[in-house]
Amino acid sequence: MAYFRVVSQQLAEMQKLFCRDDDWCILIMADPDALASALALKRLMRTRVRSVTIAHVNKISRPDNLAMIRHLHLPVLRWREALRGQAQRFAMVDSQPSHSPFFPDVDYAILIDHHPAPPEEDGPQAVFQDIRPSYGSVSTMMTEYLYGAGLRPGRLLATALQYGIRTDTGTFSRHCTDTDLRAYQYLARFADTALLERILRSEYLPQWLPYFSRAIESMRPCGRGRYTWLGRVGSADLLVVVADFFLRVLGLRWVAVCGESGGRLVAIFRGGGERLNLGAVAALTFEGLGTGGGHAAMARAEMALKNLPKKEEGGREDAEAFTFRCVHEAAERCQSASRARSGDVL
Ligand SMILES: [Mn+2]
Repeated sequence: MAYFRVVSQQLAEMQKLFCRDDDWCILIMADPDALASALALKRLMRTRVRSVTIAHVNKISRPDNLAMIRHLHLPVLRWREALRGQAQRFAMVDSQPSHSPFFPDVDYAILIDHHPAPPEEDGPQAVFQDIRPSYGSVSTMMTEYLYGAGLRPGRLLATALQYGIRTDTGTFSRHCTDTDLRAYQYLARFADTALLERILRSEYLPQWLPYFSRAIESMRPCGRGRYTWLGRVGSADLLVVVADFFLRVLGLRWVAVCGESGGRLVAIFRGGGERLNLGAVAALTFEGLGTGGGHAAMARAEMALKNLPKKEEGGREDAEAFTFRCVHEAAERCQSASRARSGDVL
């Protein structure tokens, strides 16, 4: 039995499109799977066409994507109209033209994807297309193509493809098949484990570090959990990043990482446990003034700063003191409700 699905027919159809006089542009919405797949397609084309450019239409800001580009020396450009005239042929991997208004309106020669295909009556989106929604990642499909073409992936390409498979399958915890796992194992022969580890651990941008020190300095007990205040942050996502970090600390039952962003007070909850449902805490936090909810172990509450209660002597309450009080009271209410349910005697 062959190691992978036999792709010789598809490969031959695809290779028919390669011509030594053509410059190609591979378009992607950059994420690990798309970046790795584009690199693999470039490898398939390399000796058969004049040039290959990989262009992404989205801004790349996630640290793991930036780490992948840096450590694997991925040659990518941001798409701009000027690139249109520099290529005669266009390809797309891990997306379809309808997925983003930022994809240029060009004739695609190759389309390889694992997202659901549009209805058949809409017609093909490319001269050659291979759309397989059953696959966990396009990186798996590209590994099959490389194998079918008799090309051993180099160290950087193999590492990129492994990272693509890991990311899209949540390290094989969701939507994955035996083929995804087999491709991953096959790539392990060529990949660089230390490099992969380096990329996997690139979770933070250097400009985020001051928020971590603010979080650690401002941390204080809040019932059985901890509360931290980061003040004004550019994006509420930063509160999430910091809150996720504290999940790694043994013995912190739960943490609320709070701050102001875009004119709103935001509280991010992480941790929880059998006795305390953080979704319920978040729902009570800004009760009547904002919104809140989530799961038992991760939740979020927000309210507009303009809803801060007025003080008797005029002006508004201090945002930080108010947020602490709201979180503390909500947690105490949930804690005592759970004690009552479990029959604890106070
Ligand atoms: Mn994908």
